[in-house]
Amino acid sequence: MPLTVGTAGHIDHGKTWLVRALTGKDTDRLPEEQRRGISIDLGYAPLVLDDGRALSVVDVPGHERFVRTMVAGATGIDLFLLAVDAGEGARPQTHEHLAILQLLGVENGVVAVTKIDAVDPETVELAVEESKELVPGAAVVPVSAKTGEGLDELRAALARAADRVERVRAERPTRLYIDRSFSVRGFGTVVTGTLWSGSIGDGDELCVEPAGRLVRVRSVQVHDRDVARAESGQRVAVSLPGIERRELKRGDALTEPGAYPTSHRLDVKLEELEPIPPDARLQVHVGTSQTAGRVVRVGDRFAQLRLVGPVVAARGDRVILRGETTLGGGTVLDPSPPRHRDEARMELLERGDISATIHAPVLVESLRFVLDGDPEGVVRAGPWAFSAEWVAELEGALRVELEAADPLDPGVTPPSESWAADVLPLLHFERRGARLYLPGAQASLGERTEDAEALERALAEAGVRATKLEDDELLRFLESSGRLVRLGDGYAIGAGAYEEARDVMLSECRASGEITLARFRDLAGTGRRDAQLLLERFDQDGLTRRVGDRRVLRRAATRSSSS
Ligand SMILES: Nc1nc2c(ncn2[C@@H]2O[C@H](COP(=O)(O)OP(=O)(O)OP(=O)(O)O)[C@@H](O)[C@H]2O)c(=O)[nH]1
Ligand SMILES: [Mg+2]
Repeated sequence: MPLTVGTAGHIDHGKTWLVRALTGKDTDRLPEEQRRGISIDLGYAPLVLDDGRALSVVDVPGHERFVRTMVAGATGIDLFLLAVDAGEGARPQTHEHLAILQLLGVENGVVAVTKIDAVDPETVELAVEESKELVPGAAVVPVSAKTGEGLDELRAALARAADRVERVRAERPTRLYIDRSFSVRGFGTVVTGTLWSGSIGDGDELCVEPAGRLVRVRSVQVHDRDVARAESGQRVAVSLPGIERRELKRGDALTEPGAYPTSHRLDVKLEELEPIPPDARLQVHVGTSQTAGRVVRVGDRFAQLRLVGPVVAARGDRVILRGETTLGGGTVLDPSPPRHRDEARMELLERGDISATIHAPVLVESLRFVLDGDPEGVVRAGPWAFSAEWVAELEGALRVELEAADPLDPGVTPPSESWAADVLPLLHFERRGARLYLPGAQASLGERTEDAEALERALAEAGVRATKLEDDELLRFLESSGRLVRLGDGYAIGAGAYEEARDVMLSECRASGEITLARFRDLAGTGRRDAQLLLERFDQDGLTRRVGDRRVLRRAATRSSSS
C-alpha cells in the first residue's frame, strides 16, 4: 500500500536537509528558496525504505507565513515526519503544525530531533525528552543530516510507523487534489497531487472540479516514472491534453465524474483550538484548496461552513479553519447539505444514521454523498425517498383541508413540489382534473338543499325577469350545477329562461343580421333593464358583439349549429 509522509516543523529546523539526506533529492528547487535558504512551496521526493517499500515524501515550508501551504501539503498524507531542532526545541510552528496534523487526523509519524552534530549530548537529550512529551506515542529519533548519524534509525522508525497506518478511504472513487500544475512541451498540461482514493490510468475520463470540466488522461507518472495505472496513496503526475494550464489551479480536484459533490456549504463537526465565534469569517482548507467562508454555528459542536466559492469534499474529510493562525478544524458530516441549520440532523449524521435524517422527500441520488448503498427504513417513490411518517402527515393535512373544502367544489389544489407527481399516487385520494378529492366526493349544499330548491322554483316562476340575489352561497351552488345564470348587478335568471332568451336573440340575428335593445325587449317579453343585462351577458359569453346601439353575432355563434 503506497503511503505518503509529510514533513512538519518550525522554520529552519532542518526538514529539507533531512529529506535530502533520506532521499538524495533537494526539494528546495525554486531560485528564491535557494537564495533565501528557506522552503516556500511544497517539495516532493520518493523515499525507499530498507524493506523496499516506497514512500512519497512531501516537504513543507515552516515559515509562519506559509502555514497555508503546509496545510495543502499535509492534507492527504498518511504519516508525519516532525523535525525539531535539537538546539532550539519546540517553537510556534512546531506546535501549530502538530495541531494541524491532529485536526487532519494524521496520527502516525516520527519525530526527528535534528542537527545533533551542532550541540552537546545533554542538549540533544533535553530535546528528545521534550519531543516525547510533545508527541506521545511517536518514536523520537535524534539525527544529523550533515553527518548521517541516526538516519538508519529514522528509516526504521518510519517503517514501523507505516505498518500502523490504515487507509480507509482507498476504496472510494477516484479523487486527487491538485497541488501543482505546469506545462510540459509535448505533453500539454501536467498536474500533480496525492491520489486520495481510486486509481488513474491512461485514457481515463476524469472531471476537474469544481468547474465540472471533463478531461481525458494521456499519461500517468509516479515519481517521474511512467505507469499504466497509479494507485491510491501515490504521488501522481497526470498529463491532461486539451486543457490550458490557466484553467487549473492548486485546490482543484480531479475526480471520477459525478462521484463527488461540489458545494458552497459543508456541515461539519467542529474541533476548536480556540473558541470560534458565531459567524466568524475564516479561511477554510479542504484538500489542497483554500476558500474564504463563514462559520455558522449549529449547537455547541457543529457548524455549517458557508463558502464564497464551491469546493469538492466527501463525508469524513477533515477541514482546517484558519484566521491569522489555525483556530480549529472539522470533520465533514455532509459535503452538500441543505441551507438550513439543523442540529438534530447533524447529530444523526454524526452517528451515521442517515435514514433517520430523511423526512420530507429527498432525491435518492443526493444521498450517495452521505451514504453507501440504499437508504433503509424509508419510503421510495420514483427518484424520491421520504419517511412513512412524512407521507402520513401529508395525507392527514390534505384530508383536513378536503374535509373543510367548499361543499360546492369539495376539492383542493394538490401540492406542486417536484415530488408531487411521484408521491400523490400513493395517497388515498381521487384526482379529477387539476384537483384532489376524497374518493367519490360530490358537490352538495348539505342542509341548505331545500333553500336551493326553493330558490330554483322562484327563478323558474320569474321566467325572463331577472331576480336580485343576496345569498352568495346558494347562487354559486346553483350556478356551478348549471341551474342558474348570473347577470350583472347581482341579478340572476333561471337556466331555462336564459336559454329561451338566447334562442330568441339568435333567431332574430340570423334573420335580420342584428338586434337592438328595443327589439330584443319586445321579442323576449321582458323589461328594458333585464333585456340590457341579458344582452351584456350574451356579449360576455362571446355570442354577440356590440356595434353602436345594435348587436351582431360573433363568428363563433354564426357557425354554431345548435340554436
Ligand atoms: N549542523 C547542521 N545544520 C543543519 C542540519 N540540517 C540543516 N541544517 C541547517 O539548517 C538550515 C535550515 O535547514 P532546512 O533543512 O532548510 O530547514 P527547513 O526546516 O527545511 O526550513 P524551512 O523549510 O524554511 O522551514 C540549513 O541551511 C542548514 O544550515 C544538520 O543536520 N546539521
Ligand atoms: Mg525546508
